[in-house]
Amino acid sequence: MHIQTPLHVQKALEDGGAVVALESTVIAHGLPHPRNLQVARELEAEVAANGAVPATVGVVAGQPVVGLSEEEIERLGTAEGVLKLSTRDLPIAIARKMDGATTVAATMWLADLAGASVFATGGIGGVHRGGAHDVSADLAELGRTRMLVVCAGAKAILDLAATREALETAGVLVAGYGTDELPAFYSRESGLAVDVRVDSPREVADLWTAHEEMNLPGALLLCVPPPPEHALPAAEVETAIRAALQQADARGIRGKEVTPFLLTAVAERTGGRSLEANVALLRNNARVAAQVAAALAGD
Ligand code: PSU
Ligand code: MN
Repeated sequence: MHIQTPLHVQKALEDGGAVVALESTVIAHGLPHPRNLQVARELEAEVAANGAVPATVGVVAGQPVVGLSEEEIERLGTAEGVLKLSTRDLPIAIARKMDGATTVAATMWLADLAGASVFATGGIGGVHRGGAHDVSADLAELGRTRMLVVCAGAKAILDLAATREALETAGVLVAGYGTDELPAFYSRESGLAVDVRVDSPREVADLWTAHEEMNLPGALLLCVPPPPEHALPAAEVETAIRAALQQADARGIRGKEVTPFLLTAVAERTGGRSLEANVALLRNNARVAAQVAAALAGD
């Protein structure tokens, strides 16, 4: 299967230029419409303003695309029945010529096939709470696909300590950007340590170059705390998360519906402040990713 890339993205990839891949599940399933479309545009603009070419990833009518057009993004962010695709689901959308938004895992897979190596998202999936053995396939993908993934840690709706351990088991190097602590998505602190602290795009670029030189599989996970003016106190979010978890349980929400349901329920319970934090951290991550990609392209 041929991955479709628009000419300007293809050219940047061939020239060793700065390219930042962006995911589409956050657009199709993670944010409310029509804000989702606005955010998708803002993320691309943020990448471009910081010296890199944005390439939002998704599947349109069975065609995997790295570098969706504005119309294609609008389609994935508006249409009913857009699939939520992890890596294992890609064949379904391709064989059946369906539309699909890509999670962190599937975005890594497609971006890697297209030759991109820097990717920005909000929060990665991980180990869910409650010992229900719901573990995001993002973790397995982070362990096997070589990619520099910029995030704000794992989503706070998860069991962060268990997710931290799972990242270690998967062999994923976890770096803190200007911090020694793993950020907790909506909040800046989790009480969990990162493996290494880095304080500039240059330092990140050096780590990534060493990772590549060692021929290591898997991701370098660069964790960027949410901007202080939008970050929420962990204790406050925790109350909202617990209530949302009970609600999900009562309604029998399962499988891939869990994460979108929880994100929406937490937004409702924080009066939209978690949504603002989510948008702010997405933009912040896109900016840092672009700066790192630019530093790498300059090497
Ligand atoms: N980051 C956000 N919002 C999101 C996601 C990430 O700010 O909605 C998505 C990502 O696509 C991630 C997915 O891969 O949530 C995890 O879903 P699950 O827990 O079902 O694996
Ligand atoms: Mn899951």
